[in-house]
Amino acid sequence: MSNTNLKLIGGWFSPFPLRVKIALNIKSLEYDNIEETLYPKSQLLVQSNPVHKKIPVLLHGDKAICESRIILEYIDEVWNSGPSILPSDAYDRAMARFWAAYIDDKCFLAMRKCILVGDEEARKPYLEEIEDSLVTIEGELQKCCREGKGYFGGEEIGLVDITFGSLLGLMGMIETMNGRKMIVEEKHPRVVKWAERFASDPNVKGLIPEPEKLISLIWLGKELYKKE
Ligand SMILES: N[C@@H](CCC(=O)N[C@@H](CS)C(=O)NCC(=O)O)C(=O)O
Repeated sequence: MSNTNLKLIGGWFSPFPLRVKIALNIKSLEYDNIEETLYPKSQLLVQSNPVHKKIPVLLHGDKAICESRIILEYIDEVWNSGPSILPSDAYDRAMARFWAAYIDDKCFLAMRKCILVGDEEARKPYLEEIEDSLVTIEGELQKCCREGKGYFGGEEIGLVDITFGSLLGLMGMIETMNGRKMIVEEKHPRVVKWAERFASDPNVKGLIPEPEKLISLIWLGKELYKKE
């Protein structure tokens, strides 16, 4: 038990609570981690996130904050004396939000479909969508590097890094399922270097789940998203 009034309802297998853990680490905030299995959903989750009933939820005292990217912004605003997660400049902040939304709307959705569909043939169009988004992300990262930044957000991990980096476990899972790498030096040299750097950052190290462990939970994803 930590002595802070922060609790995270999460699950080791999901990229979304992982984002919150990284943000809490960046701000050096202690919290109690409550592991949710989602099958069945706990009373606490259902009460704390009655609209979506999804993880993560950050409990700050008696307040519940839902949706990973909104939680990241909340953490950044409330504990604003620590390292920043969003840029201070309004335009840069808008751009960070744009890329974070792109990563979730394009890359993550294609990844989720790819994982949940049955066979290799059915995965093909989604693998192509993932590849397209990786090329776009590589282009953006090259631009950041030309501006002298090591991460999307600058010299330190920021919103876009956390949003994209939280997907590395799922990417590893897709690579294992398909027997080939998705993020490759020839096509995405900057993303390769960025991913190594991100995964070994002290605020991230050890948090990205192993592909084999994730593969053992595909049934859960299929249960949760069978109606979609
Ligand atoms: N947009 C949400 C997505 C959260 C999400 O999809 N969480 C999944 C776990 S990977 C979940 O709780 N699913 C339960 C359900 O769909 O019923 C966020 O960014 O927090």
